[in-house]
Amino acid sequence: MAKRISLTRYLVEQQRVAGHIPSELRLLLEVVARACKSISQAVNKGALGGVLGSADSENVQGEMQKKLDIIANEVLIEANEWGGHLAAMASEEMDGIYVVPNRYPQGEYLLLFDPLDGSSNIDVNVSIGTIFSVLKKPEGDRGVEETDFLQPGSHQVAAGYCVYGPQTTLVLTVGDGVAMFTLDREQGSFVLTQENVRIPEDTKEFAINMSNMRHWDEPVRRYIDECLQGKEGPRGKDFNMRWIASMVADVHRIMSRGGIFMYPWDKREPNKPGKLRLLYEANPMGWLIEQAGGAATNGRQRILDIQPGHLHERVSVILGSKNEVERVTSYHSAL
Ligand code: AHM
Ligand code: MG
Repeated sequence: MAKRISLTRYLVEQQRVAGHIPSELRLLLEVVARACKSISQAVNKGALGGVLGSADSENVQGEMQKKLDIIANEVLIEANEWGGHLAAMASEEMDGIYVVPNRYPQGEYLLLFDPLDGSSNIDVNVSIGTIFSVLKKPEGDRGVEETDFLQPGSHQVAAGYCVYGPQTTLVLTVGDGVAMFTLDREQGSFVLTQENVRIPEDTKEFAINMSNMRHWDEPVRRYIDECLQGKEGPRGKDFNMRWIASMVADVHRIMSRGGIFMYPWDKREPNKPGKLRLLYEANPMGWLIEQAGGAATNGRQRILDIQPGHLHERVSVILGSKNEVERVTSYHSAL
């Protein structure tokens, strides 16, 4: 029988052999994985668990919250606050940062997450997920502050997502490539199912919400228009389109077989740089994609080089197969 490598064993070996993971970070990642298991259980119960539907509340960004958005947020906070590995957390679903209460020891890491990405898909039984990013708290004796979270994505020490689909899959990087783990529900553990994930540099598949086409900027319009022309157009090949409307699921498809994902700036709200959030969506996904050989930009610069100005900052996102991302980015600079 093939050797099964659990997430715990994988992390211990990364710590021991490769020296990539300090023990505190290993603990943090195991706790996040455990929280994802709980969220996966709740998602699976669906209507039977009374978890579907709206929570009748809005988050700081004015978006309606679903019951599962709030449940997933609470699961992540409760799982992570007591272990001594974290100083504070930030979430798409909370206005400000959550500082680890005084009754628990404070660690040196900061955890950021979108507890349940793809909220519009919760009630219709389509894949959704959790996205997370880990930073180190800047050195110093003072207490943790919101500005400590405003670090470029290149400072991340770990990032990952867990997709709750036909399978529950955890995808992780600590800066040494990307590994995928599948949840074995009978054993209750994540098992390594793919190491050294690589995204093909070329693709014939794009993901974008086409209903926004009339609002796009010229470079994105040009790129998609060329794809749509297929074999007869300048690209000389036919393209396929997929749009799940859960970033986590669209990115997972790209991790699995390549492709390009875009949620660009558009004219509907010209003052907003984009829809997706820099700190807990674009940065972790951008780093994972780069670690798998892909690229991630906002059309003008590498996502991971952006200096965040505030916690819930939004950004235009173009990520996936390297050559396609570079092409869209070059169309922006050609303007
Ligand atoms: P959420 O974090 O509130 O779920 O919003 C982010 C989601 C992404 O997962 C997805 O790519 C996008 O919003 C879909 O947006 P749209 O409904 O405009 O297509
Ligand atoms: Mg999201």
